[in-house]
Order: sequence, then C-alpha cells, then structure tokens
Amino acid sequence: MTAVAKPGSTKFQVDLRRHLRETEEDRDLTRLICEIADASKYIINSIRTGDLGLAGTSNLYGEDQLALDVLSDRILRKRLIHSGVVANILSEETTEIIKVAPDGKYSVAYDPLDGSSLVDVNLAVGTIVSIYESTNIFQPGRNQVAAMYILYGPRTSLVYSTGKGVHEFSMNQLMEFTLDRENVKMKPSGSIYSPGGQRNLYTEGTEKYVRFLEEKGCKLRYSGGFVPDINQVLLKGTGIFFYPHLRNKPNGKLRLLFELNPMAYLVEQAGGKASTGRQRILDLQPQGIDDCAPIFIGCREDVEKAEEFIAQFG
Ligand code: AFP
Repeated sequence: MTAVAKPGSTKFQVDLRRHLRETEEDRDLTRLICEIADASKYIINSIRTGDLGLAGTSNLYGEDQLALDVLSDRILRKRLIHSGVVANILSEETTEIIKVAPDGKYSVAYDPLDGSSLVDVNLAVGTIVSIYESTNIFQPGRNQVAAMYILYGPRTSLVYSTGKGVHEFSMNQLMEFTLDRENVKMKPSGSIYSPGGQRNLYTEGTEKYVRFLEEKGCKLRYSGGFVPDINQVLLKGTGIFFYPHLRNKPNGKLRLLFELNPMAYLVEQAGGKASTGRQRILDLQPQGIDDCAPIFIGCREDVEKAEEFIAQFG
C-alpha cells in the first residue's frame, strides 16, 4: 500500500538525503543521487528562463537539439563529474561515452531533458537517469543499482529507487526534495491508457489491444512527454503506457538505455511490468548507444494482456 504524506506529519518531513541514508547503506550512491537532484535546481531555472530556440546542432538520432537540451546536458554532466564516483557517462544528447575516471564506481546513462520540444507549449518535461555499479554501461537493465526521474511540472517531483521500493519527493520552496509517497505500489490492472506513436501505423495486435482497452472503459491519457505520462501511470498506480512496434518502425521510437531501462526498473519495483510486447525490457542486452525498443509498461495484468494480443496477432 502506498504511504502518502499527511500534512504536518513529521515522518514526511524527510528530505531526500535523509531518506537515502535511512534506506541506502551505500554512501557513494546516496551522494550520486543527491548530486543529480541538485542539478535539477539549475535545469529548472534554464527551463523557466532559458532560450527555447534551436541550438544549431543535432543529436545521435539526427534530431535538432534545442538550446535547453544542450544546457541541461551540460548541467547534469558537470554535477556527475563533480560527484567523484562516476566512471563513465552516456547522455542521449551526445554521440559517445564520456570517460570520467577509470576507477569510478558508477556508470550513468541519462536523458537530460526528455520531451524538451514540449517546453515551448508549457507542457511537463523530465530528466531520466539510469545507474550501474560498473564501468560497463552496456548491460541489461536488470543490472541497474538505481533509477530515477525528475518531473518539471506544476510541482517539481523526484522519483527514485535503489531496489528497495519506489519513493516520490516534491521540491519545496527552499528547493529541497521532501518525501511525499513511500513504497509506491501499482494495482494489478488499471483504467487509463497512454498510447504513443501514430495509430494508423499500429500492427493488428496493438490495434486489437487498444479496442480491448476502450471496450473495458479505459480512458486515454497522453501528453507526448514520456516522464509525465509514465509518472501518471506509476503514481496513480493504474493503467498502461505504450509506444509499440509500428509497421514502419519495428523497434518503436523510445531509447533503451536512456528511457526504457530506468522506467522499467522503477515500474517493476512498484509491482508493475515492462515488456517489448514479447519479452521483459530489463532482460534486453543493449547492442549500441542508440538502441530503441517497443514498450508496454504499467499494471502487470494490462501488460500481460498486451503480450497476449501481440503473440496472437503480431
Ligand atoms: P523529444 O524528447 O524529442 O521531445 O521526444 C519525446 C519522446 O521521446 C518521449 O518523451 C515521448 O513519449 C515520445 O517522444 C512521444 O513521441 P510521439 O510524438 O511520436 O508520440
């Protein structure tokens, strides 16, 4: 059962650093997660006051980079290097692994500002981070030691797990993250669905699955931002997000290392499930930086139903 903050209750005046110390024995991991949390203060400022235009460069996927993408990437990278515990860094905004220190303890893959193209219409965006205790970042997502995201919405919230449950924090007026929800748990089945990609490019299996959800009375909730869309499914504990295999894109659009692995880790920690439609996301062996995969992620029974339709109809 998700424990929710009660206003004024002392238990929930717990800030991120204290929560980590009380639940996470590894001081280096606590330090790394707090550095990432600190970076968000500067990213928030760049979102609110920064240049919304193009940076004049493009990323590994050939997509135009926004000035905000480049600035957020620089902010986060600087804090990771400053943490003193990082070996390698991989950012969705750069084309190769950044080697920080050969004896560094952790390797970090991140999307510094996912959904950045939504900032100019004032929709919520987020930072997504995946952490391995290794110099090798090309491991299946099941080997992550932590994952987290920061959501820049009406509230700035932070969700993390180090393998001992999923916990949500909100940034207060002092820009500290204080505990809101501890041990977030998802229901077995939900009532919302968040369908990515062009519907006319859905395969028969996905199309039939959507019709099944609609007949079940599920409501469509989709913002186009991966972080807020996942956050809604995860924290309401109900429903499914999917960006499926499309007829012209068999591997879908979303990136395995920067988007799918960290979110799959968090959702599984909350009792949910994350699949390509055919296999567990966290079991995928990354082949390259730009790996993409289809994803069905959310309530366990909803994901299993999607897998049934994909198995039967493709
Ligand atoms: P950007 O980071 O380029 O804005 O893309 C956002 C995103 O990768 C992810 O946040 C969304 O879930 C997905 O794209 C939305 O894709 P569609 O616009 O094709 O639905």
